[in-house]
Amino acid sequence: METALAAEYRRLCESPDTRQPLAYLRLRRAIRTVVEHRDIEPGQALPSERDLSHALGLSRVTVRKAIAGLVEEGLLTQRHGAGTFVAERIVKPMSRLTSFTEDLRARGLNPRSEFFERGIGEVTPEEAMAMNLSPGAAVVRLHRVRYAGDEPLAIERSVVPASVLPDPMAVRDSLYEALEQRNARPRRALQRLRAVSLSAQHARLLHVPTGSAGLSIERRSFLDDGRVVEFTSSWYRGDIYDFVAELHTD
Ligand code: 16G
Repeated sequence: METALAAEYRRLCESPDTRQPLAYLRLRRAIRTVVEHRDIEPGQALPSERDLSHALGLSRVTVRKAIAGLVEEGLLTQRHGAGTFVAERIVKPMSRLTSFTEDLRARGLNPRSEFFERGIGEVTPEEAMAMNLSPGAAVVRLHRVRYAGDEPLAIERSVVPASVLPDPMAVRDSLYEALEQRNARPRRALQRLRAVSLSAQHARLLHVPTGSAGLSIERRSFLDDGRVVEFTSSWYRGDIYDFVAELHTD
């Protein structure tokens, strides 16, 4: 039995914090915490459903429900007959509007960025069309390589209206954190994905051979009132990321 997991689960049960009254949500939170703390590493197996239910005094249904949610989120993967593992590739659920920083932290990784550009400029005609801005409007521009520790994972170019975020230096590690501080975290986004072969320049920044598979992603995010808050072009490494969407018939 994974003792760190059992200890974390018990801690949550005993904590006066009653925000998580349901056992399956508590277990989900405990699993997330041990993965974040790397008590169970990517690629390692979780204890079996039977062992977990026995050790924690929970029903198999509860354990299954907790795990199913984390499989859907991409934190865990299940291999038929082999069990449940902490995902090795970074699985990015496409149904939730999360940031790079949040995605990595949720996997116990250390997100950081190297900035090539972090300043104010004038919107280009193409950006003005995409963002519904008037010609000449001021925008914040960010050009970053995004890392997990020392490993480069993605390149991103973001444009944000200066009316929403006047100071580019307010973006330290996370754009979404800076937006959140200004009460301007995006609520909805449109995203387009395209398979690409990484150019020599992008491949060099991402430490992969020229022509490696990549995903070119464009995201336009909106505030509740419909204003566009970001227009970001990203190039993600195809050898590390899985983009996963849940589909319904209706
Ligand atoms: C993600 C988003 C990007 C957003 C960034 C904010 C995709 C494909 N792109 O990388 O649009 O600007 O997160 O991350 O998911 P940050 O808050 O860590 O700067």
